Amino acid sequence: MTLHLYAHRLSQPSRAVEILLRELDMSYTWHEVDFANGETREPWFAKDINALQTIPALVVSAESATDDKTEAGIGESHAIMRYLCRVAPDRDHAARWYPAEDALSSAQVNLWMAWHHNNVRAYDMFHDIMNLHLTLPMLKYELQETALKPLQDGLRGGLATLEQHLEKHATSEPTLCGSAHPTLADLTIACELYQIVAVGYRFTRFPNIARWLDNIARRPHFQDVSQEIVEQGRTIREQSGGYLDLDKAFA
Ligand SMILES: N[C@@H](CCC(=O)N[C@@H](CS)C(=O)NCC(=O)O)C(=O)O
Repeated sequence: MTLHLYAHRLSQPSRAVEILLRELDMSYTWHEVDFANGETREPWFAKDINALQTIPALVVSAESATDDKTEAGIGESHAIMRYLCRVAPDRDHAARWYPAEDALSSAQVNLWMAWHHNNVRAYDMFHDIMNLHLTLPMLKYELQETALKPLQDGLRGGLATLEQHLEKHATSEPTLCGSAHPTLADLTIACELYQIVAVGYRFTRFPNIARWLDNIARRPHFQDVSQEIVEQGRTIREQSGGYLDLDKAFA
């Protein structure tokens, strides 16, 4: 089986999938897709890679003609990650990330993954910050009010829920499902929040989130795959002048 990952390192769900591939020690061929310039909407991508026209997408090629399917494409990061945990050669390690055989434990992971889309990803502000960064200085203050503030306000509710939940598992290495090892739920939400930390947000008012995020972001594969977003965040901070007031938004 050969795995082809279509992704970009400035895309949160792409990073979550790539980090998992590395954590599970699965080799893959990397294909960078210029999603910011509309490449996912080009016919070759929509037809042959992912009809949903988003990254990440995983194309799985069977190695031998005796395999059931010769080629299959999977879209949606959560579906890809659960698939990887089902086919990873190291079964014990994969079960730590996603305990597929344990109905109750996997339900907990599913719960937080489902929650992630409506309560964290829905308020993703990294791309708005990129837009703001690229726009005329005179529009920056106005756009911050109309584009960024509503997302910050929306995310605050999700952060409060997470903080309260993590308080219950307040160990030195907290995880969302209370396990000793992080799961797909931790990975997917941490990738989302880490990219706004990269650009300057601080979770001072949410100390359990800050500790949990530090803990998962410290993993070597997380660090390697996140390098580009960290550099992009630093560039924005250095060039933003005084207009971005991010460190106080969640302080
Ligand atoms: N729910 C999807 C979200 C995927 C997504 O929004 N991908 C963005 C990049 S971060 C994308 O491909 N955007 C291209 C477009 O909308 O044209 C997942 O988890 O995979």
